[in-house]
Amino acid sequence: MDPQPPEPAPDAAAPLVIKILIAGGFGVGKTTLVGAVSDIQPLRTEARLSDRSLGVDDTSGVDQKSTTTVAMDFGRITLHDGLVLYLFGTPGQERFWFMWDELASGALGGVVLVDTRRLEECFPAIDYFERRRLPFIVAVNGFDGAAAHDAEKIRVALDIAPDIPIVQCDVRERSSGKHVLVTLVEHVLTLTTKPRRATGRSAVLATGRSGGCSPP
Ligand SMILES: Nc1nc2c(ncn2[C@@H]2O[C@H](COP(=O)(O)OP(=O)(O)OP(=O)(O)O)[C@@H](O)[C@H]2O)c(=O)[nH]1
Ligand SMILES: [Mg+2]
Repeated sequence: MDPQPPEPAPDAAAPLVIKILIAGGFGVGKTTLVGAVSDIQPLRTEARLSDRSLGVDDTSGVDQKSTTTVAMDFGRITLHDGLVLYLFGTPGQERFWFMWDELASGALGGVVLVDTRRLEECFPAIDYFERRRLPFIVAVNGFDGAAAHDAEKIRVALDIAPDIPIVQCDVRERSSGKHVLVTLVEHVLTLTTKPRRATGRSAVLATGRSGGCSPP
């Protein structure tokens, strides 16, 4: 047999590229976050919320919203030399959830964005990450008019493990969005350097936080 050519040596200068998901319910600010932090012009797939979607799309709590993501958002950010994040924003509406598995393929972890005025909107995203044992953090997007909540109260309400970081943010601010992403990367690194905890799923999880309604 002919000798095989040697494998090329790994390029020490090549950046480490990580794929992460920006998930959460309808209108929590996923597209805004990806756009605020991306170093490149973000890719968006927005469609107008038309009269035809009345009764299908629940826009209560986000009355000013005129468009919704129908497939994905894409952005890219270099956190520091050698670490590049590819950001994939999920569609928030239930009728587009079939996209989630495609977007999650190869992802190292995710951010679950939360609007405390509509906490239940994020239950399917949390269920999705937990079921696939994908590391995630919770980022509370402080919409105007939303009362600030203690992180531990949010943890109890979401029924998530004590080691999952919960951070406050304003997704319109690049620095705030960056802080969210750095927190996720640190969390993923922590998990990779310690043995995985067995997740004790509570009765809430067993029945589905949102009453059995979750992405595939
Ligand atoms: N006041 C305020 N408005 C915000 C904030 N974050 C997002 N918005 C606005 O809220 C709306 C929803 O933001 P999007 O980024 O489209 O939300 P989304 O999660 O991508 O929505 P879907 O893709 O439809 O699920 C937009 O009009 C944003 O400008 C915030 O922190 N404060
Ligand atoms: Mg969106």
